[in-house]
Amino acid sequence: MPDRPALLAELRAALGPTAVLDAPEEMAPHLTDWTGAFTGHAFAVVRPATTDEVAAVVRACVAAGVGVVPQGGNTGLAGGAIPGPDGAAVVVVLDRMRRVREVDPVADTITVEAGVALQSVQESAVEAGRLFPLSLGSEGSCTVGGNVSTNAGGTAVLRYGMMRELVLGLEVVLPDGRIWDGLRPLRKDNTGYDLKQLFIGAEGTLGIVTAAVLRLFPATPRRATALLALESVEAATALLPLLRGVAGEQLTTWELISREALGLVLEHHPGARDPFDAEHRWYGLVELAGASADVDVRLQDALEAAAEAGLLVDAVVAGSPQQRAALWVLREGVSEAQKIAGATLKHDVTLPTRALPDFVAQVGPRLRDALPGVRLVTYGHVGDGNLHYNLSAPVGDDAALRAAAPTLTRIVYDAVAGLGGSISAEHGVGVLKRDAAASYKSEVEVELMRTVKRALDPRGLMNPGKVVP
Ligand code: FAD
Ligand code: 2HG
Ligand code: ZN
Repeated sequence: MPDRPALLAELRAALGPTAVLDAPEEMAPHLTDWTGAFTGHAFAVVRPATTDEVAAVVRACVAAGVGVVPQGGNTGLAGGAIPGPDGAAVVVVLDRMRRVREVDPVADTITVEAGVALQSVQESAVEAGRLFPLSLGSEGSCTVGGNVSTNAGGTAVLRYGMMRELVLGLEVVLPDGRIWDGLRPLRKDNTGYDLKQLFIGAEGTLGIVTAAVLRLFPATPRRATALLALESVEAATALLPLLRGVAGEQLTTWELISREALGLVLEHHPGARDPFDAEHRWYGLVELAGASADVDVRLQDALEAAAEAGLLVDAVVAGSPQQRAALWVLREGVSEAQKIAGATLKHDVTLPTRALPDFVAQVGPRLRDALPGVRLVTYGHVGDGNLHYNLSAPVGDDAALRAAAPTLTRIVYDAVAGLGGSISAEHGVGVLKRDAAASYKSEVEVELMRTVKRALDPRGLMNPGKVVP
């Protein structure tokens, strides 16, 4: 067993006494995840303020043979930022590393520390007259380090791509405590392996991201937003090429919401209102963004084309920023509403977009057979082929969902695999999907991942037990 008092003393000497938390009530917020499904134990929770301090923490932990669990805003949905049950790890929270180091208008980049909240990056970009396009419901509290490490997606991926496409350079503390300075703002760099890509989406298993150079884009102050009532998922997928054809690069968001999902928001989100007079089976949230009022014209053109093609049942166009925000609540409010509505089983799946209707048609009846009364809370980033195919317990019967969870998840994942999809689109693997992800990959793929992990972290101390089985 590691010598706990000695390690705590070393950490306090390196970071100062107030940056090392070991009282249960101080550590508690860092030991349970946003969903409440994962709770762990830790030696200590530490809050380094600089890259050198992060490196000192890692060196001390490695010397003591203690695991290191990086944590940003703790909004992750796969249990990746929570330590295991054995208490043999130190949680490293990056929340004191909040400096915007540089905005470079020529390179069109922003360099930020890992603990900066996503919303602060967006605001800094706006101050510089630019846009940082990553957009998530959790943007007020999630951090750049978490976004990089989960390769976060969100509601503007259709136009700008995931975090992987928005990062130009990284600074990382490696599992042996060395610092890799890859903070280059270069668009082109063909000097061998693209190392930064290894750390993006690694969920803290290969090192601790301490800073990143991110790409900026032209500002898009004009937004045209509409909620469409749709007959089917087929209509949503058929509308994608149509919207793209009419709106071109202005098409930023194309999201799907089932009636079940919308109903939960209407029930649990104070102030949420159904903008239609009648109920519809499916809804699509479309947003165009640009620099001029042209976006409104293009949205109208797109809606007319959709109606002519027989793909639209009804539509509501936001006429003001307040109306726009009210439509967005109906989409962004689903996670919170579902959390209130009872036990939840999340499936963050991705499929070839044209297979989404088949998937939904196949899987729903199988799940209802397996658990009568299960609520299918289907929504997500249909423009990216990414569904949050979430389930809620039959009303008042959380135990039934928990008991049936392995069967239900197997039904969903088998169908995803059969249709050529992936069981994690954007939330990552963490512990939640660690074993399942490996079981749907080829042996070669799993072994390659193990090889990378062993090469960088031979002692397996960097976020132990996550991602790689
Ligand atoms: P954490 O939860 O703290 O950590 C996530 C993972 O990254 C863990 O494995 C952790 O160990 C690792 N990590 C964190 N910081 C570092 C670091 N500096 N270095 C190395 N590893 C690190 N996700 C999406 O992709 N799209 C969405 O649309 C979306 N919407 C959401 C809406 C809500 C309401 C909520 C609660 C979550 C949502 N998420 C979404 C999930 C989550 O917000 C993202 O995964 C986010 O990127 C996590 O950032 P974080 O700072 O909270 O990371
Ligand atoms: C979203 O798109 C997020 O709203 C959260 O990825 C999904 O809570 C979820 O399952
Ligand atoms: Zn999502």
